[in-house]
Amino acid sequence: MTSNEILKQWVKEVSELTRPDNIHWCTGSAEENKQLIDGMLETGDFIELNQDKNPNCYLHRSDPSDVARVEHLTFICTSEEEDAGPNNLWMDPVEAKAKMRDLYAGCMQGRTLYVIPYCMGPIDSPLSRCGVEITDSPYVVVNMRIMTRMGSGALARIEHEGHFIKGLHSVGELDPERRFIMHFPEDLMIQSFGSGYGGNALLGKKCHALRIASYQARTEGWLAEHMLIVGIENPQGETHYIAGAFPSACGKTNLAMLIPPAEYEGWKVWTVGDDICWMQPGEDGRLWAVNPEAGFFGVAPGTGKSTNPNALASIETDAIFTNVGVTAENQPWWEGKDDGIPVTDWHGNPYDPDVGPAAHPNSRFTVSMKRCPSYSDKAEAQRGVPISAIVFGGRRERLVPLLMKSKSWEHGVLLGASMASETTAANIGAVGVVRRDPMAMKPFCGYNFADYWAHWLSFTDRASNLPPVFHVNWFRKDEDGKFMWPGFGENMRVLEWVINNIKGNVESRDTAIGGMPYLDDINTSGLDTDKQTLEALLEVDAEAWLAETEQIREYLQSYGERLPDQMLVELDKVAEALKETS
Ligand code: GTP
Ligand code: SPV
Ligand code: MN
Repeated sequence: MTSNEILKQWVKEVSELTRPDNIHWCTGSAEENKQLIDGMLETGDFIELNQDKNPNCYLHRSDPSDVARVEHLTFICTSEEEDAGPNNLWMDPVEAKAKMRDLYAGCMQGRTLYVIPYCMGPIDSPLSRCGVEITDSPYVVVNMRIMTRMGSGALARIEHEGHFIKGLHSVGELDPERRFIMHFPEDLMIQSFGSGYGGNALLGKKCHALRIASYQARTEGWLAEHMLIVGIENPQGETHYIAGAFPSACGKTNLAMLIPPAEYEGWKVWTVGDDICWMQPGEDGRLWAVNPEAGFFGVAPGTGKSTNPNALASIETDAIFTNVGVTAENQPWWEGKDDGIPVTDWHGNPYDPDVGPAAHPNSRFTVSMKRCPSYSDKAEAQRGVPISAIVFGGRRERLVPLLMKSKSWEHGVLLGASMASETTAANIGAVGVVRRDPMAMKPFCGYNFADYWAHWLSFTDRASNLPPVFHVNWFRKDEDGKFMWPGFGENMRVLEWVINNIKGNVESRDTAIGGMPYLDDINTSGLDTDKQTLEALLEVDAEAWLAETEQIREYLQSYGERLPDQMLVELDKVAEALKETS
């Protein structure tokens, strides 16, 4: 129980509404975790994997209709529709609360209600924020224990601070027709029903640390972003921290733990975070960042020895696998895992490649950050890490170059706002369709994007030493549909240029769309990509960019009067310069 009256009262109200058989206050202890796992092994919610080869690893198969986030069922419920903006689905908060009340009525009968106090960010950091998730899913509890600082320590902080974000979650009947993810930013409250999967159910993650936190960040003068945080240490022992926004399943986890190519002797890469970054100006005028999470909920497919060996090493033990296949040795398997042969697919059926992949394309692993060989001890730093550069990047087959640099902070905001990407399996819906995904926040910004860009622009008044902004694209393809850039560890070559540029060691070449690197300044020693391809990766097709600029204009203007003028001023500058060169 707790000494916090608001929490006590809320748990009482929720239990009267949902009528659980039991109430359990989570402490986060190892014994509690073991009991939950044993219980799930009994009900079949967890399947034991090979405990000799993968100690403490378990498989969870979610309902086949419940395998990703559901943007079409995710709502921002502000009193004014305009405040949610065209980027969000909106529902009137009174209507939404009534709808959810009906769904929650009696929904926990025969189940246990778990109260999960959690802290997003290092437990003793002033940048961290607490919440309490109430759920009827033991799977959620064991995932939240990995993904957040969960249990007694968080409860102590809540009792000390006196406030917390309220998140109510029930798996309901897992009926897609009775599934909603509701956010009430004005009440600092989340209500989720009908899904047990990832961002829909682990409410500390997207619901709290992005949608609600972005809303709070705006009023309080900081940023809550869908970004990885990585530290790059050079052979001289100097570390630069880079924050990078890439849409879901577009390479954040990979970049956060990349292993540099063999040529980079003496360089080290440190992982601070792979999905979410909270940043605020420090006294030195720089942006300081913490990762609010404590674990990775990473995409399994494509994780292999050649792509992400650090992730592979992280998940050898103490990991939860959701919707992957299984080998004859009872080890987890997914497409892109170089060794092992699957015998069972993610449904639990005998694997048949003609029927479908062994692992669902959005299958995931959950594991503590501390298991990662490149885990940074600065991930626990109270004040966070100082950010030297911000990198934006979408998944674009054409047009967008490997690397460019913004001309100013304002132009950097435009670069972020203009981001587009081919959709992935991280959301239920069509895959591979290009859509605008500003700052990789389309599914996660808890308020009107027009106000969000104004907030980003306001940082010129808030911080005197803002990081430069870059834009990258690992996903350009040639005529044959093959990736032109090798990506993964080789992305280090781009990050090295970024760091060299920040330090003033290499210049960029001014073009209409931004600063481009000179090819000679990119370290290509040992790189297996021909010069022609590299040149193509850095080309600026003025005519095609003019067409893109017009699409960006149309998109920005769809935000109407609330769009900050500065955005169109920046866009006009680009368009004018393009007209001069084409
Ligand atoms: P969320 O957890 O959904 O927010 O995603 P994420 O951005 O962390 O995604 P992740 O790093 O797991 O990206 C997975 C996908 O990106 C896989 O399909 C990878 O193969 C692909 N990917 C990552 N880095 C690269 C790269 O440098 N080049 C190419 N071609 N693909 C990449
Ligand atoms: C994403 O989709 O961006 C994720 C996975 O990081 S989930 O937590 O399910 O949102
Ligand atoms: Mn994400």
